[in-house]
Amino acid sequence: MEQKIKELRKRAGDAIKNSASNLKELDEVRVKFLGKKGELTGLLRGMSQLSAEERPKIGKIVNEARAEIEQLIAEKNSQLKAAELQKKLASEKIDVTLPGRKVHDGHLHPLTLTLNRVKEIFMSMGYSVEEGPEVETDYYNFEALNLPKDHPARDMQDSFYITEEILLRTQTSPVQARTMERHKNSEPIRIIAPGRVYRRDDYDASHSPMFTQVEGLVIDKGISFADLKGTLEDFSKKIFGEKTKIRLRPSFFPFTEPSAEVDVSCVMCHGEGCKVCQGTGWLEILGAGMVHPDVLKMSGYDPEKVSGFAFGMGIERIAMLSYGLDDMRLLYDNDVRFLKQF
Ligand code: 2NM
Repeated sequence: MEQKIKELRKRAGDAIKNSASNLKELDEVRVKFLGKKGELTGLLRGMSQLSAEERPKIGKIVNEARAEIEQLIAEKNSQLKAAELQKKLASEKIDVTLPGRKVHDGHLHPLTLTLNRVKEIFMSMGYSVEEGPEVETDYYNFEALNLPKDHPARDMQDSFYITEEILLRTQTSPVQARTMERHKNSEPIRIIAPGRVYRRDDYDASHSPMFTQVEGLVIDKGISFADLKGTLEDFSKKIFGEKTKIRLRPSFFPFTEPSAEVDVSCVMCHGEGCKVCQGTGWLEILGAGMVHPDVLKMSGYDPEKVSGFAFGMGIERIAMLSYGLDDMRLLYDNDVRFLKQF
């Protein structure tokens, strides 16, 4: 019996020392020798066959063996734990000498840059900026602008209707109509209305069902077509360069009379004729005219006392000409390779 215990002690010692290379294996060794069905427990059970005088002696040796094995396991346990901690620390080490990750500055979108420039130019001429809802009533979007329900000019653009009476605005003119209404009694007005507008349209290199518009409105005593032409010429020179010329062609809008399409000399070839202006030397960028007397009347102004001019332009087109873009979709795709050039 004594011999067996000695031998077991040695095997347990070897197993702890050599074959337990991690905490899990060490626990397996503990169960093998000290567990309920373990070898040492087995030996203790065998003690019932011993004589009365041998029993305490062997009992003592078994207990000593148990204490020693427990001690060895505890030591190995702390060794393994320390090693594992060391390994974890090594694998999670932070190299503080590595260079930091670069933080890239954001910047404004080319469309926003263009819109800001247009706003700046008109603000420098004394205009203030007015905004209004993108979801409009049929009244402000059409009727207040001299487009009654059966007016054929409503067919020029298909609209996004929400109900019979509510739609996404097709131009920012409802902002002008609202402003005129607020300023009743012939107070002078000098505003621009920038914002998104919506028309049922294809989506291709030069069309989008949503685009950005800036419209302008000036009302005062004695405002003439010459004031309109001078203003647009001044604006065109400021946005496209001092050499820019403008040309007005007669046109029709229901809310202005007379009306004109406004061309600027080509920003690429300066009038020589090129691909961008399709050989004409001119680019169409604006619509404009003298505010129709009925529009003034409807919003509370007396056309006998005051007159006004109005104009409208698409900011995408101005941005495309300013930056030499040949596809409007570049402005909406949000491709970082494109955007980071601005
Ligand atoms: C354009 C062209 C011509 C315009 C007219 C008005 C208002 F409200 F005064 F009647 N706002 N904007 C106007 C005139 C807009 O866009 C091509």
